[in-house]
Amino acid sequence: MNRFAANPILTRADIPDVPPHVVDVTSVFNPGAIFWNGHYLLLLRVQTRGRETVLMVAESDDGEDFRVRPRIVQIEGVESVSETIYHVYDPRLTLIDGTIYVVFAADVDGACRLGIAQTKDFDHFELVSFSTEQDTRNGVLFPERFGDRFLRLERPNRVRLEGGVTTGSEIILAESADLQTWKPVCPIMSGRLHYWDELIGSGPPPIKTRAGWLHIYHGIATHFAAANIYQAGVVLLDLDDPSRVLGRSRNNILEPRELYELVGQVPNVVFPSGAIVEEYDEEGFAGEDSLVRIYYGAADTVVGLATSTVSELTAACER
Ligand code: BMA
Repeated sequence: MNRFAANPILTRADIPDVPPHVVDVTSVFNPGAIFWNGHYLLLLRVQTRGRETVLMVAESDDGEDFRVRPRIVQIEGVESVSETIYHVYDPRLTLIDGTIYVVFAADVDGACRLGIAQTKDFDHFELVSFSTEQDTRNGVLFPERFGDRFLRLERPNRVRLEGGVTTGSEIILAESADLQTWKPVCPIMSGRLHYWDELIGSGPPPIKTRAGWLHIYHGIATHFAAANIYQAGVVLLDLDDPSRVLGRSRNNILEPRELYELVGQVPNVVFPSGAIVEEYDEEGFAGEDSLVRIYYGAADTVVGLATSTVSELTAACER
């Protein structure tokens, strides 16, 4: 991936105050991204100095220069959830049949849940579902139905890191007929102990290409004494049966190197969460030479942009 020269594209200085609580915020990171109605849109994870998390919208005409709307996103219906939600974070955006779906993580007592919200105008968001059965994170929806099923990738939390954070080393496929009730189908990939991606989780939603579903994910190397190193990699899944991995990058494709990735609230983190493909063909496949913009959180403090092309990402997936 090539970093945008003017990175980071968003910092705390770009977040307008929304009194009384969202004032002089601490950080902005891990955005969902989508190209919609001629605009590049980001759904930002903004953290206040109370260490509370809110979601805010940023928009741009060129994918590089973003203005942040001075409003906090409210998800209508979230108050009906039976569990106490402490944080709503790391939203991933997928457009299906004219509706934008937001899959978000929500911290509740002792666990993390996946919720889905929907919007048709990026102004009003309403809750579609909230899965209270599993402790899971990093949920991403495929941008189309498979027969009568919706599919999503998710990452069950099973590993407890020093410091109490729960994480995981397996990405699984889950299915649903109605986006409400989700059923695990099977694991699709695991972390590789001793290498760059010992723990893993999905990044942005999968990209449909002629070669398969391109899926950017994050991997964490835990075997360095001082810090967990969050990097990005890519995997290629079979078009018809996305539980089949066709290829996977041996090396990471983006790792913390710049100061804003190495230093911050959580050091040594690049966390890809949004992807926008520049060109699709008439049949809905990403163009082979198309530019891919990846939006990522850096050090849990700022937002970075890095680019590649569909063919470069595909080539990185060793068969
Ligand atoms: C993960 C998630 C991300 C975060 C990352 C690095 O477990 O909580 O939201 O960016 O850790 O702290």
